[in-house]
Amino acid sequence: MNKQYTEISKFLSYILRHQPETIGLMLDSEGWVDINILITCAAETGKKLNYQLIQKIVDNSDKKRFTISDDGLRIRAVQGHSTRQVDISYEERIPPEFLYHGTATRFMGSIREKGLIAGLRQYVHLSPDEKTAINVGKRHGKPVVLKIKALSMYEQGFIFYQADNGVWLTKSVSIQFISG
Ligand code: HQG
Repeated sequence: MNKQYTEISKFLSYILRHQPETIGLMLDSEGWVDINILITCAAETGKKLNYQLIQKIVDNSDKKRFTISDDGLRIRAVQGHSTRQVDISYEERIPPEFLYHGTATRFMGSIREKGLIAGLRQYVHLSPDEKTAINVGKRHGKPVVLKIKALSMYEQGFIFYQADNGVWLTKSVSIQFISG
C-alpha cells in the first residue's frame, strides 16, 4: 500500500476500532456503520474519503482488517476494538492445540506476573502461526513469541473466537497456559 492508503487505513482503524465519537460517528454493536455516513462525518473533520478509496483499502489491507457488508452499504473492523460501542457476537470456535502471541521482550516481566491481559482492547489477540506473531511483536519492540496451550485452555472452559481475518481472540491467558 502506498503512503496515502496506509494513512487512511490507520484513520479507519482508529475510527472503526477505538474512537468513532471523535468524528461524531456511532457504530452499531456489531461494529457496522453506513459508509456514506462515515464519509460525511470524516469530511466534516477535514478528512476526504470516497467509496472507491475505502473499497481499495479494504481489498488491499494486508491483514484483512475491515469488511464491507454484502450489500456494499456498511463497513466494520473485523477485530481489535477497544470502543465500548461495539460488542461483536463472534462465533465460538475450538482452537488448535497451540496458538501464538507476539509481544516485546520489555513486557515479559509483567506477563510472567499477570499472564496475558487484553489491556485497552477487548480481547487478547492470538495468531495461528509463529511468523504472524513475530510481526505483531515487532510493533512493540524486540519481538518474542509465546506458545499458548490453546486447546488445554478450551478444555478447561475458556472461550475462543476467531475473527473473519483468522485472528484468534480470548479474554485473557493465565501463566500456566504459556508454554516454555
Ligand atoms: C502486551 C494488530 C504487559 C501484549 C495485530 C501486547 C494484532 C502485556 C500489548 C492486534 C500483558 C498490547 C493486536 C501484561 C499483554 N503485561 N504487557 N500482563 N499482557 N501485554 O496492540 O496483541 O495491525 O493492544 O503482549 O496484528 O500487539 O492493528 O495488542 O504487546 O492482531 O490491524 O500488551 O493488532 O493488528 O498491544 O495486537 P496491542 P497486540 P493491526
